[in-house]
Amino acid sequence: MSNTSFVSSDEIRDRFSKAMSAMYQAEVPQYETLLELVEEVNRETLERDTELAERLSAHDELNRLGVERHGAIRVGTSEELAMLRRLFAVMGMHPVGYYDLSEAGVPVHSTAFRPIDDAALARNPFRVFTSLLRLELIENPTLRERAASILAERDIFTAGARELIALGESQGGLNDEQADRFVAEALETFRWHRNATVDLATYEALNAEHRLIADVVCFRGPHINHLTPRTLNIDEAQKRMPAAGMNAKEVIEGPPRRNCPILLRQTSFKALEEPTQFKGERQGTHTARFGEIEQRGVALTAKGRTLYDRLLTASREKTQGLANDAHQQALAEVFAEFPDDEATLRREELAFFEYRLTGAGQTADAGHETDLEALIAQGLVTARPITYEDFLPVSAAGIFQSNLGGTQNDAYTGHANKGAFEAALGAAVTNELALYAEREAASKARVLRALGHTIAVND
Ligand code: OOG
Ligand code: NI
Repeated sequence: MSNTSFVSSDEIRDRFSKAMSAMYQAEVPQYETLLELVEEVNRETLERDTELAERLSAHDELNRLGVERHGAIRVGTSEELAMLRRLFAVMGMHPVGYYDLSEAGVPVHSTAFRPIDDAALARNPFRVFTSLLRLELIENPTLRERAASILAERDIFTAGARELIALGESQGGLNDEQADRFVAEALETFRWHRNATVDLATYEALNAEHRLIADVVCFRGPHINHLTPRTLNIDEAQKRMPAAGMNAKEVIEGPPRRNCPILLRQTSFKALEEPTQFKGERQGTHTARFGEIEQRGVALTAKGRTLYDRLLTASREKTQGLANDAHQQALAEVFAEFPDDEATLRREELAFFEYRLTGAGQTADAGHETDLEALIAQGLVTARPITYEDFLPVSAAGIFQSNLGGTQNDAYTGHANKGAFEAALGAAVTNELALYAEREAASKARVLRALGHTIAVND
């Protein structure tokens, strides 16, 4: 078979993310309401702010706005995680970043499977935050072994999904018909099953250790637990959630509202109680699935991230227990220290930017000037913020906890183990900061080369 008959991994990801969204809307009708709300807020924001609309369009961000979403799942074993890595690779999604949630009292560690290069991100940036349960952190040996043996019994992948993953790997791609079958088979892994694989007593014992353990262990598969559209105004979306019938999370996670948005802000409607059938004909409920909204800003450098983490920590005491408006107010006061204009973010190397020639730059003679700030001042070069494509562990912990009824177990903290995670995954995770830095450096080199400079910058 020739390569030309393969559909691109971007196309498969696009089909899959749409199929996943349709499935989740059917399973969780409130998610459909959330999508409508976000669509309405985005439309109104773009109508009111034509400058923003033009900028997003020029930056190739408008097209992806409507398909923008991430999801999250939690798996129980290293075999499940390693197979998911292969499944996501078919769709051009690769493990980026390591997140230690034990720090926040949640017994998992995680990565995000996501597209990496610019064209793939622009086409459809669908990502899946994927957590691996850490049974080794459960202290009770009987419970730990019980959980492990329940997990050993299940196969979260269909035979068809396994075959098509192997076929994709051996052929180096999938054709149109195979891609459609792959999407349908892969989707089965993420479907909700209202029949638990255990009896109510087992569920309750695992639930008492940690609600997340019950969620991972007691079902046939790692049901998608939320999907997240991207909004252009999360404050407005948060405000409108109650009127749309949603039980909104108390506060927005992440940085405060700013002129130059940084990183990621998130909120959600809380997980719904769903009827569940346990073995032995017992009825009960399980609370796992919710809907989330995100607003993305510029990616920060290590220096910017250190400042973000310091200010977030400093804000903790001041924001504790406050309702959203007061919380945002207190957060904004602490974050006043974080520069909020693009030029300063760039000059102080707090955030990542992509450099391009302006129209004038394409014809001008820049002489010997190699300083990008000087070239920007001369109107020959522009810099645009690089969107943050990843997650934030403190925010993720806040999302986990708002849906787990605040269960936290300090005994889990201080157990980051990236090595063990990568061993389970069967691959190294890519460092997200290195990806942004490469993108910035490549854009600088391109600009200088186009201006006739032969020396590439390497910072
Ligand atoms: C994942 C929570 C993390 C986010 O957006 O930070 C997450 C989970 O609850 O499984 O999705
Ligand atoms: Ni999320």
